[in-house]
Amino acid sequence: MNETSLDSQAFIDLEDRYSAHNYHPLGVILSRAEGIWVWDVEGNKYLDFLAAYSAVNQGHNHPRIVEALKGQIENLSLTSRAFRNDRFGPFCKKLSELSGYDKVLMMNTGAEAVETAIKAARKWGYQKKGLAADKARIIVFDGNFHGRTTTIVSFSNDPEARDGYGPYTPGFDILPYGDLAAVEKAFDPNVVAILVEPIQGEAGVVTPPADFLPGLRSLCDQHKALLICDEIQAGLGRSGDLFAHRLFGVRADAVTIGKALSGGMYPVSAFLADDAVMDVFTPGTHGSTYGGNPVACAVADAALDVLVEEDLCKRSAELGTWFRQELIGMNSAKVKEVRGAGLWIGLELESSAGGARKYCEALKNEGMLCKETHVHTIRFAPPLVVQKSELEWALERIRKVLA
Ligand code: IF1
Repeated sequence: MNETSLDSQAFIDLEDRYSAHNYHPLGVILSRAEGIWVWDVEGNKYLDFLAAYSAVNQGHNHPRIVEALKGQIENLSLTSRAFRNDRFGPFCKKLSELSGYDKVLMMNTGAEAVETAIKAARKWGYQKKGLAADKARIIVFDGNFHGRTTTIVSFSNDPEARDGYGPYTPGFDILPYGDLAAVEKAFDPNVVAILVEPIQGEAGVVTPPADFLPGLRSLCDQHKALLICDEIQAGLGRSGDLFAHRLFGVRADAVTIGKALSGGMYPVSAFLADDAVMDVFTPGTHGSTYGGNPVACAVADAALDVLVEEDLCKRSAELGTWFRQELIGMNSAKVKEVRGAGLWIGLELESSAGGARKYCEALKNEGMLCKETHVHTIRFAPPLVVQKSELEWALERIRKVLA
C-alpha cells in the first residue's frame, strides 16, 4: 500500500480497523509540521492551538532540538542504566540548576514521573516520618489528571478515566480543589504528601484561588508533609513561568515535569526533589529501561536551551495576558468564562452554546486545531513561539466562530 495515495478517510478507516478505539480525534490526518503550523494529507494548513497538550511549547520540529536528536541517535541511543554514558550527568546537572532542586530522577512519560513521586512520598513517610507500614496517605483533588496507570486512575474522579479498572490502589484522599478548609480537616499524621496541579489542565485550565497554593504550603510545613506539584502540563513556560506554582509565590518540595521537557520530540519526564526526599531511592529500588537515556538527555538539553534562550516563559506571560484580554473583550454571549495563565486558556462556553466540540470542528474549518475538554470548554494552548500577528489571525477566526 502506497500511503501517499491515501486520502483522509482511508487513513481513518485504517485506524478504525486496526487501532483500539481509545480516542475520538478530530477528522484531520496530519503529515507535516513546522513551528506553529501543521499540514494534513490533503495539503490543508492549520495553526496548532493545542501543541500536543503543551508538549510542543518550543514549536514543532524546532531545528535545535531536531539537530540534537539526529546528532545523538547516530552515536549512542541506549545504554540502559546498567552502564553510564556521557549525556546523563551533564544533563542532570543542567536540569538541577535550572529547576533549583538538588537532584533529578529521569523517566519517560508523565505518568511514570507521577508514579515516581508517589513512591518517593510513601517511602519518605516510612523512612523520615516513621509511619507504620502501608499507612501512608496522599491528598489529591477532584478534577485532577495525573496520568492513566491503574494507581493514578485510582484517585481520579473522572468516570471515563477510572471506571472498570478496579481493584483500586488505596491511600489517596480526594478533596475539593481550592478548598483549604477541607485539606486542613483531612490532615492526620499519616498524610505524607499533597499531590496537586497548580493549575488543572484536563479539568479545563482551572486556576485555584490565589491563597490555595500558599495555604497548601503552610499546611505541609505544619504537618510535615511534602507539597508535590505536577507541572507536566502547566510547567515549562505554559503558564508564563518555569513552574506554574511559582506564580503563587510557593516552592514545592518536589515537582514532576514531562511533555515540553523534550519539545515534543521524544518521551522524556523527570521527578525533581532535594536530597532529603530523593535519597529514599537507593540502587535497585526504582528505575526504567529508557529513563534518562542519551537521546532523552540530548533532546531535553536542547529543549531547555530553547526554553531559556528564546525566553518562552516571558513570551507566554506577556502574549497570554494580552490574548486572554482580547478573548474577554469579544463579549461573546456564548462565552461563560475565560480562564488561564500565560498562553494557556480554558474558554468555557455557556451550556446553551451546545458543547465545545462543534466549535472545535468549526475552528478546524477555519484553519485552527483546538481540543475541547469536559463538554463545554475549549482549550487554547499554542506553541509558545507563536507571534502576536499569528495570535491576531487566530482571534479573527475565534471571533467569527463564536459570534
Ligand atoms: C491522554 C488529558 C491533558 C498531564 C498531567 C500527568 C500527565 C498528563 C498534568 C501524564 C498528561 C495528557 C495525556 C493524554 C492527553 C493529555 C491530557 F486530556 F489526558 F488530561 F493534557 F490534559 N500530569 N496529559 O496533563 O503524562 O503519561 O501522558 O506523558 O492520556 O489522553 P503522560
